[in-house]
Amino acid sequence: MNNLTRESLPEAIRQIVHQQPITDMHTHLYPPEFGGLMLRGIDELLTYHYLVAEVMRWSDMSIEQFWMLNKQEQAEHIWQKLFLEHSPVSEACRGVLTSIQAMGMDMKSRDLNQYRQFCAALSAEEHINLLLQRSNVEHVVMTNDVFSTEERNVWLSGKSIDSRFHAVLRLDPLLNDYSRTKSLLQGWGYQVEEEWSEISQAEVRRFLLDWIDRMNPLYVAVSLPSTFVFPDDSDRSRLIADCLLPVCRERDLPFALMIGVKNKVHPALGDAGYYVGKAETGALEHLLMRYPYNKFFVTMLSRENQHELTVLARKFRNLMVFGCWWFLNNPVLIGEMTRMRLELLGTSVIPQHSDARVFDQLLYKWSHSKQIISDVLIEKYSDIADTGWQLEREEIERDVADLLHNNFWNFLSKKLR
Ligand code: HDL
Ligand code: ZN
Repeated sequence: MNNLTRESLPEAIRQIVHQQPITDMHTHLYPPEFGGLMLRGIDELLTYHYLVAEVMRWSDMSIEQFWMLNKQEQAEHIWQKLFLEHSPVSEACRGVLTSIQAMGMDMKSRDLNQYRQFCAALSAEEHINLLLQRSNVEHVVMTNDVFSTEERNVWLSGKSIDSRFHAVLRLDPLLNDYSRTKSLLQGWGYQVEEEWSEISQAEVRRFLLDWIDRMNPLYVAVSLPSTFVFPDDSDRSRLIADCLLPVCRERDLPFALMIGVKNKVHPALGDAGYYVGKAETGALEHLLMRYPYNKFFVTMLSRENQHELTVLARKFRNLMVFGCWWFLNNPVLIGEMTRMRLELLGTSVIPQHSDARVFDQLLYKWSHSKQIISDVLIEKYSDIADTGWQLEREEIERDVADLLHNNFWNFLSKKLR
């Protein structure tokens, strides 16, 4: 055993966290086999929807005019307004700078063309390999929307997929817009009827099982509004109770619920137009209590829900809390949430996911989060060292491996019956 002194602790923890490979359990990244869905490079980084929301606060252009620009022009407008005319101190702006720096580029020039040339000189495969290696991300978990024609066609083509990438069956259109999705299912040969009959239920289950067989997903996921209730007299509740939960249980797949979105409060902004709402955790309590043999990954979008969610995980071992999602993925909130989770749950939590859409974002999302996770761990290990508890390097390595990958994989294989 390798004892750590109080003095050597901070440096040792930073090193351990830095060296630990990551399983990124929720991203919107794709390998090159998915063609145009795979995003990389400076223009994609700059037109990330987080920055579209920010640029509109300074821009004298309307959002409609902004969307008329081509990608490069949009990137230039964002660079001009958010980086040159004002200092890029927001987390999303800082992220672009961290990513540029981590690729070893000279920050002094502030010349977008230099960054463009750097990315263009790399093939997609070379670029991805470099980014995965520099960010130390070993496994990338995707978000696979089988209702998107582009994505569906890739799966139907039967292409084999880079083994570092893992599928997730994402079902927002099914659960949040069933009245419209029904006709898609019918068009694909599933005999769902107008009413919620035995036949409709069996056909939705057949649809789910077909896609599970085709994609081999690690889990099934949905993003839900802050008004989510369960059970109630809705298509969504019927689908969850009669199809989703039985299929997930049969195939031993966790169901991931991402709760707290307020649908486009400003639709013209596109992906940047969503807002956040505090949800009731009653629906979750019901699911956890009533379905003890189903496993649930849960993240919530509202800061106000974090304490309840963390306490709920003390009650139910079939709940794994994960990530600091979207508007919570900012240093001040990551610090607060990680501290609270460790204080209430020890290391039985998945502290972060990247939600990256552009490959280069892995560099900043993970380096910023690892820095905060390290700070919190230093504080927590120092506190127990103060009691006279002997800290062993191997034990800290074990804990950090739990946080950054093992808790995810162990939860997938956890047997509840
Ligand atoms: O629903 C989700 O998975 C969200 O993460 C959204 O896609 C959102 O647009 C996002 O990228 N947030 O980080
Ligand atoms: Zn996401």
